[in-house]
Amino acid sequence: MIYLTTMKKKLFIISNRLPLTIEQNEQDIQLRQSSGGLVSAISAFLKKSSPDTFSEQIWAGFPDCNYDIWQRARGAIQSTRDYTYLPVFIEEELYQRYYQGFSNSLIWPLFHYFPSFAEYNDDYYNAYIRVNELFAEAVSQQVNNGDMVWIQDYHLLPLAAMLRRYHPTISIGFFLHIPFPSYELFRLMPKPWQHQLLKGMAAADLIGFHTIDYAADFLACIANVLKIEHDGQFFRFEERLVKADAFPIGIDFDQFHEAAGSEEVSRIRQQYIALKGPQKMIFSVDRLDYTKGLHNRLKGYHRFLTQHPEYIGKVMFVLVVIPSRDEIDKYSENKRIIDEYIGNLNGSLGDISWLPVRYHYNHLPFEELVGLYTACDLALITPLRDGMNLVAKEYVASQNDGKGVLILSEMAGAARELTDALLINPNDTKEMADAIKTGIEMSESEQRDRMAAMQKVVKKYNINAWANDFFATLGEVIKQQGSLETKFLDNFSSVGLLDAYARSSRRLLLLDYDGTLIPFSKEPSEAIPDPILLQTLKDLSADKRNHIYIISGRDSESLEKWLGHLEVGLIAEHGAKIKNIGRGWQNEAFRADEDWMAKIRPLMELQSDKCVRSFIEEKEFSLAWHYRNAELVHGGLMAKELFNRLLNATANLPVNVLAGNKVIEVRPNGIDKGSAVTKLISEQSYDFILCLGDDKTDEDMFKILASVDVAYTIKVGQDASFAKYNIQSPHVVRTFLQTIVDYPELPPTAVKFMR
Ligand code: GDG
Repeated sequence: MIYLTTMKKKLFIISNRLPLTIEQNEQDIQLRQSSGGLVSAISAFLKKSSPDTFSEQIWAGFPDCNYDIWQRARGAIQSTRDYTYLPVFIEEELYQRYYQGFSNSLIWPLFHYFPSFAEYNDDYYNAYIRVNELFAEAVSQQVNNGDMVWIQDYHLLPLAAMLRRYHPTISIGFFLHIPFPSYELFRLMPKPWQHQLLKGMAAADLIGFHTIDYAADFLACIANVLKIEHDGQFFRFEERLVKADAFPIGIDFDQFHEAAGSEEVSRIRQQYIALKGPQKMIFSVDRLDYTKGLHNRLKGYHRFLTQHPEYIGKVMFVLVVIPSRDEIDKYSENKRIIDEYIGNLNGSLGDISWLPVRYHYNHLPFEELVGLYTACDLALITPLRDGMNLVAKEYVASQNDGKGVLILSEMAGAARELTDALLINPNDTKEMADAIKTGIEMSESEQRDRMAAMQKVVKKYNINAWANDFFATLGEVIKQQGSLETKFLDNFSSVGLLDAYARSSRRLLLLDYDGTLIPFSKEPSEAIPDPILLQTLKDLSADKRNHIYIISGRDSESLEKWLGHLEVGLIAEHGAKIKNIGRGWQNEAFRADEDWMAKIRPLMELQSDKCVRSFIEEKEFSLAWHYRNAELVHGGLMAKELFNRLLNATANLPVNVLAGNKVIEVRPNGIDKGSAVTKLISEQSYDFILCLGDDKTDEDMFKILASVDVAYTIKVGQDASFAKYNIQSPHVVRTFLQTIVDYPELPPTAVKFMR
């Protein structure tokens, strides 16, 4: 079932082209379903989706014609549709710069690891942005809040952000059908382009890729370019929770499996079987594209024939190439290379009665395709890089007699799932030649075992499972966003907090310092309290019902220097030292044991040497390694490594290792903010407690106070927490504290004091 929340919504599929081609001559207009992986997959899903699921299914895209022709073709279009079309008209010259230019002369080669083919052209980039804006304008006119939008592929990377500008609350899914490259390739683009493309994608709620490797590469770019942290799947972008995940696209298994048994396909199959006679037949079909590895495939086949001349005259290779993008130089050049290679191979090894390669350069009707899938003995699919590769899955699904061999490049996304294929490196012509021999000679029982395993995979995660999984996950993300948002304490009075404060007579205010009262700064010594903050704290402490404690991981010296003159209590080094209100400092921990610091320090020093802009802070009782200013990804990795080393090194020492906000800290056992708070509330009774903090170390306080009725715990920032509420930033904390100061007096209520 497709995930549905409430009432029926419209579903928008947005792809570069509408899934139809309009062909016109002087007399009439003809329509043809466009070919290509994306169209095959989405059309199959929309056909199968129940009419009750969405109130309307709309496919938006470029119609590949102008407005007049579209109007003339309307009748024919309406009679063939499974969905409503929303044509996005784009002027021809602009379209070429966007499509052949930026999309296929920059993104396509770069994302498929052909950096030397990439053209960096400002004019192409501007056209790409302009066309995405045209898409955003066209869709915005029909979309309503709550509708779902599913953006497809690399032509529309910036579109989600543009749509959000018009409709902030629509649900947006984005799916990339091609690989996402590693950061080292992505960063070859000019920086403003990197930013706009990534921000465009990050504006979706769910970003889907074919494999977890592509998702991981995307997240690495998010971290490196946008400096946004992630947890391996989720990250926050402009206050929204966003998920990046793998959804390996499937096919309509039954369609291929059943077609293989149809009369028409059987008839075509018999023709090919008669043609091949006793020969073994190898088959491949791809769009003309340098990523599909046609040249290497021919070389591998050539090598097989040269290494095993006994097969000359006993095999035939049917190579079908579908015309594609032949206006782009690299494609026409690729075609020339392939044509020449086939000519030479047929000329050198073939003769009048036998041709090693039978080459067909044209589209195929569906039945012809399945006829070939089922007549051949072996499918040879060897892309140099491929997002997924549907042909491999279609070949598997079509084998309704359970036989057949698949040789598949490990550079195709499909290789992650079809592990029972003969997997080869497409650059290794020897491995390919060996695999052809193995495949041709494979026993029927091995063929059946491998094919059964692959069919199980393709059948289970079919096109519907893929789309349903994507939609269900999108629904979950939207739900998660909702539950996080409701925790935000935007209207302080709505939770009765201000009233409770005003009516109470003995209050404990526990305030963390860095990241709570004051934003983080590059150097810890720079986080000096400003006059406004000092005044707010003074005003708060002027009310004798308030017992304020600044509770921090900082050393006592800094706290004393900055805040010592105020009528507040100070708790330093997470509770190792306490200065009660109006009293002097006292130690809560045993004196620092020189021994453990001497053991720990070298480990931190080593990490500081390896990680630029990280540094050690040495306090009276503890040692801390800070990496806030280090490069995001590297800093995170170094921190993990140090954390693990410290855990090992301190196993027999009386200390704790703690990972805080961009800091790893080692401090004596039993010292944490939670213990400090336990002590405070056991010494005095309070009828109102407010506790604010941003860091992992503050969670110890939140946990202790979770069961205390009169306590309001507030996490600064958006992360999940034991605190009851969240508040956006130190800036909002200040407004909040000022609101408390200014709140009018209320008569006390008979509230119980807690002890
Ligand atoms: C992109 C990614 C990813 C092609 N010509 C004819 C025809 N086709 C159909 C095939 C198959 C599809 O087109 C080709 O799909 P691929 O996956 O192999 O490749 P791309 O077009 O490059 O697709 C790719 C895909 O998107 C989906 O996400 O897998 O990695 O590059 O379905 O059957 N079908 C017929 N006649 C043709 O002439 N009947």
